[in-house]
Amino acid sequence: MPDNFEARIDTYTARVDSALDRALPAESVSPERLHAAMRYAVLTGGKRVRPLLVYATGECLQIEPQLLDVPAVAIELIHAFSLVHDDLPAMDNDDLRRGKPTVHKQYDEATAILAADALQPLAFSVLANLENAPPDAAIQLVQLLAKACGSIGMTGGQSIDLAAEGMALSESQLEHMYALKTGALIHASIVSACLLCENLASDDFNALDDFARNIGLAFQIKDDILDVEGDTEVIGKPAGSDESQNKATYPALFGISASRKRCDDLLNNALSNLSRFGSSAAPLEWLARFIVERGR
Ligand code: GRG
Repeated sequence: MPDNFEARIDTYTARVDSALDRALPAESVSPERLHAAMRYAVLTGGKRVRPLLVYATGECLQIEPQLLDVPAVAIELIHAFSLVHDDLPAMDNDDLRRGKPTVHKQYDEATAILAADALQPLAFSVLANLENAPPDAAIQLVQLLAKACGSIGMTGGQSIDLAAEGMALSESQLEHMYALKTGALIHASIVSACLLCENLASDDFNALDDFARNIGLAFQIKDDILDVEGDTEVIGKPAGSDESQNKATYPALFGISASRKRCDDLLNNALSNLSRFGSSAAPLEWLARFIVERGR
């Protein structure tokens, strides 16, 4: 294996793609159209940042990749589910995702809703089938993911986001919404690997927990910056859609240079947690920098 994480990314993305392929029902299985839409939602592109965070945390804690496939797949299924819902006419009403038509454009709205509905229980089923893991790890992963995508996680954040359109939120209100909408699933990616590590010292857990919270917030602020500055071709979704929808975002409320500074501060806060792990945290450092510096 090459000894730097960047060189292993293709191996890890191929690994999670093939595990996702195996977890998803084949298109030939009835109901064929639903299964085709589920596969389209999951397997058509995506950076796989959340699975990469799972594997990178696993490298930091010396956990076997076979064990990490389970949370990596489950978290990516939940992420894909949330993107399908996020794009629906009742939510952000987007036609383009990952450079391709959104699921409701490629199929139809009812099929998109059902495909997302079916991806969520599939994620929990994958977690429930965890084998060769520490005692109670499966149930802890189910609880972690349930909280991260529920009403005090991603769904709650989306609800606050929709209600906040056109409103002047304070920085702490905005960051609370971001921590739920986007941060919760990023945080769960890192914590899921911690749950698979037997005898993890509480100080080490707290450091990774703080790393995860900082990088989760930075991820959404960077997403906002790319929506303002990015190119539709590169970001794979229409640039400028936040502004046209009057979304409460960091750049809209505080300006682009404050957004860049906040991202850099969050990156530095995140990285300050990694020194205790020495060189085994290099993959997490690489991913944190990628999250904040992509598109620069
Ligand atoms: C009921 C769990 C549930 C969800 C419905 C729609 C919704 C509630 C939540 C949406 C949450 C959401 C879409 C947040 C935005 C997060 C974000 C920045 C997504 C883009 O992630 P990338 O850049 O996408 O990792 P790729 O395409 O690379 O996978």
